[in-house]
Amino acid sequence: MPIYDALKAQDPDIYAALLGEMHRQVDGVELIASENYISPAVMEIMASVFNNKYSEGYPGKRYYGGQEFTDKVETLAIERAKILFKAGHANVQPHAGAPANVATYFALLEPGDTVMGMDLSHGGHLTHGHPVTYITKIFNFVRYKMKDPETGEIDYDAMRTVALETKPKILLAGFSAYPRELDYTKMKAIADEVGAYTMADMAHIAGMIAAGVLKNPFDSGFDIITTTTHKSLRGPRGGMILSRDAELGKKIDKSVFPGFQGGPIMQMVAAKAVAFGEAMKPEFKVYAAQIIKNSQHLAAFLMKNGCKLVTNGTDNHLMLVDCIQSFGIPGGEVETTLDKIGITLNKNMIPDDPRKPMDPSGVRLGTPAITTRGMKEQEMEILGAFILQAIKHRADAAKLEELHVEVREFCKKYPVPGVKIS
Ligand code: DSN
Repeated sequence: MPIYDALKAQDPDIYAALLGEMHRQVDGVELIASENYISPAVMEIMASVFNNKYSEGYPGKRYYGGQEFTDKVETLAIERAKILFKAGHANVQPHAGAPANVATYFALLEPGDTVMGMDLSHGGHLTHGHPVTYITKIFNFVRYKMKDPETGEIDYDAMRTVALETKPKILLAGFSAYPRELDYTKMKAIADEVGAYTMADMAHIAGMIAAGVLKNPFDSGFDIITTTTHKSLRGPRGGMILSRDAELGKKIDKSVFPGFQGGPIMQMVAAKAVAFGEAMKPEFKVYAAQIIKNSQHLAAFLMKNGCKLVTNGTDNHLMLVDCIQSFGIPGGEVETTLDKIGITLNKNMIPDDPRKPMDPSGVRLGTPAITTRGMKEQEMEILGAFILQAIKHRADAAKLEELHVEVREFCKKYPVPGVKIS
């Protein structure tokens, strides 16, 4: 674990905040579907001298000297990413998922072109064309939805009809709050019919795709996959764009740099390489499979105990609980109640939510982080019981405090990698 002596001596305020956050992570349960814990090796390289280097350009074609080692780590990150995801080309420089998506739009589209993506309240992401984002001033976004939120099946007929009418240049698969698998082959066929590129934003499920426990959109002939590297993939905070072939990859490279970003954040590129190396190991496959087993077990436990889940279950790492139907209270109240006992999740819209985004009807839960801590099916039942108890006794401060103590005690058995507080 890193030694923070210099920080402690120099900046006690930030050191105190760091210590507080370490305690929060170790003593509490992380159910935010997009969060995870990196390994000590990833953490070490993130806090390294690669931070000090400017490296505009790509390996072998940089604008500044001194690139012997930056070239080495970026090349390794690229080669490992290509193997992990069966990609023809990888750009590992995007600073995060949103810039990866925007750089992809600029690589493939002209202003005014149309992108077809999943509706936000049905699980899509802001960068898939929500009106609050600036990209909607430049590109036109149309939506598809689920046919039936009881099953989660996408309305592929409606998708095709709208695609034929609006002629999107990109058909975008991917989500941040959708618990089912997509039919990439069907989407590819619709895209081919209208001459659209196929793009998958697999930020949430990249770890499971790398491990081969969820479908890889490239197997259905997709053109581009974008992702973050810090969610189920368990790497450093950052983004990546994978292309089916080198020709598309050239457009992506030009768009990321110099089109959209400046110097890469080289300590994060190096950390991506380390995390990809970890994801290539057999134990990562076991981990990714367990994420889904845990998610399905937790979903079944909650449903058995009266909770209403959007799509009535899950195929991946996340689930959405309709809190109005389940408990008669909005998602925000569930979020704040669980915060009080050390369980963290986030309020979330449910399909066609009648409530507002800051006060939605649901919550989203996910299992990548707790699976990293070694929790399995039996722990899902313990966690599910904590959640239900807390909501039942939400007006009883003493009972919530009692549960908080129990959660802290429970957490002691599941260490967070690389974090030990003496
Ligand atoms: N903030 C991420 C999530 O929680 O899904 C997406 O950007």
